[in-house]
Amino acid sequence: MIARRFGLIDGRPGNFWTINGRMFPDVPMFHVREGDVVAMHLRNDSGDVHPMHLHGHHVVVLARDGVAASGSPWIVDSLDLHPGERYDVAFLADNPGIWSDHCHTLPHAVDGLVAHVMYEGVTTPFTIDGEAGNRPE
Ligand SMILES: [Cu+2]
Repeated sequence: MIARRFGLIDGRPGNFWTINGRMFPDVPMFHVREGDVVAMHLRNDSGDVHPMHLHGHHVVVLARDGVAASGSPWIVDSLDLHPGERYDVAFLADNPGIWSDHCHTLPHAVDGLVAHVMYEGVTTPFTIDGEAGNRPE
């Protein structure tokens, strides 16, 4: 569920975006195993639009606001969640890694709206911290 609450990011106070009540980097990883068919329920109670974008996969929409999708498969790279909307989506875990799942309105991502999907058995030497010295590829 996407919502908002008061909090601090890098010591900066604000009314930030949350995923299941938590702001990045305090959002638990979603754990998957290669070959899983992963179902996700998305709900936007935040009062703003969020184009949610899962890296490394395409997502099929199963239902919007409880109404099953029909016709041609609705396969998306990013999915606009309007205020109050609920989506049931699924993806095939066929691309091992640690992938960002975030709002593509990037100021929203900076302000907390980031989660990750992590495959079993995959690790990274990178850490989440401005002091970590990570370098973009
Ligand atoms: Cu957003």
